[in-house]
Amino acid sequence: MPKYSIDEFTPKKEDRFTFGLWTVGNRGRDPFGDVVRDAISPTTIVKRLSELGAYGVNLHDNDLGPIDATQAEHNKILGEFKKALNDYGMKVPMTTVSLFYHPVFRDGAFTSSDARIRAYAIQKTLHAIDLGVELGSEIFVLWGGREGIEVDAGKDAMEALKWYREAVNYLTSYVTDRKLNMKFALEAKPNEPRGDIYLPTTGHMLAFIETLDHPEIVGVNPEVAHEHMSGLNFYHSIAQSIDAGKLFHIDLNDQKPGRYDQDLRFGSENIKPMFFLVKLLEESGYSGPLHFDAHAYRSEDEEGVWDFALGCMRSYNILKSKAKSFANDAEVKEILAVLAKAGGNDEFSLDRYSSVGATKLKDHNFDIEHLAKRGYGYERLDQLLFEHLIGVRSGFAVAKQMVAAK
Ligand code: GLT
Ligand code: MN
Ligand code: MN
Repeated sequence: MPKYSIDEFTPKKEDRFTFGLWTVGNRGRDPFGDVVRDAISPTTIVKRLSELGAYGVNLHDNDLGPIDATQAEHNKILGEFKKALNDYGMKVPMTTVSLFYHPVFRDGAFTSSDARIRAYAIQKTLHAIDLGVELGSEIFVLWGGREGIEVDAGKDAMEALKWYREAVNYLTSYVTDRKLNMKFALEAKPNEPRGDIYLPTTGHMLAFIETLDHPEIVGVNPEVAHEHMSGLNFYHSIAQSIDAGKLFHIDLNDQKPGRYDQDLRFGSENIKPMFFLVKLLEESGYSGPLHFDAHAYRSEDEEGVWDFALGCMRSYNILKSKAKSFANDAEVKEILAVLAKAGGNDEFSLDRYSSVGATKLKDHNFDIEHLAKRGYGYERLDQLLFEHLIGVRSGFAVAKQMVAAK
């Protein structure tokens, strides 16, 4: 008996939904308690996610097999994985590297105080890039979870940034030198597992990218939970990333305010912020993968993991449909039209400077007392949004009201 009947929210391959092997494969270990679920093999993950309607899976270099696997073991695991991808029509759009799990990275990878560890981190990443190329990935995520400090006394932040830059430059040079079809997406996080992580927000990443040798192949991979941990508006971070032409990938999940990195099911907590996120992704024409970097609650068994995965995808599609019905609501349109009218800048051509225009602007007499008195209608607009999201004002209800009003 299927959990949900097939409906308009049922995920499909063309929705481009992806999950990390580490997300549905999360076994529920936390700093206070051990694993609660058995490991699920990568081939089972590929099969089950494909059946649920996902487009692909993403992975770290060590998600497929142990870090100390022999070449023969590695080849065997990789062969089985590739067969499953082929059998179930699944892609691997993104590959990444674990520079945080092994104890060797306890003081950082690219920013370790030890030059041998910095070199090992780059070596490990070069191999992971090769693996990604082999699997057809075109995006390589760099999440510097250990690139930070607990005490600043031990490391000069200027020096650490220089090492960080050198490492990314090394990797982008490798990709351009070998003519590999791979772009990098840098993922920010303010803290956890380190006390403070360098380049803590997407905004920091965007500024850092402009200082690199090959900025054209480096973008960002913002994660909902990470920006929310910094107390930021994720929708705004995504708008700035798109504006900069740097939204190469996205990590969708959810997060309660002021807590550790929870990686909750997409849409489970912040419905309104996630509505604006989905609306923006859809309306901007973002065409990259929609990746869920989240995991099931520790309370769940394996069945709960698949409920979690389906829930992430359905919630995205539900918000997508809400974005459409909100945009098509006649009352909403009316309020937005009034705002747009006053928002047009035709009179002063503010979009382009000219000397004549500046003189005209300087001489103009603004009636600021009058302007200060106007209301903006946001209360009504936001209430309409709430009613859409809560389901009492669906497209159907709106149509009925319009008929009644005639
Ligand atoms: C890790 C982290 C994520 C990163 C992944 C990529 S791994 O689970 O919490 O935010 O995106 O390395
Ligand atoms: Mn992430
Ligand atoms: Mn996270």
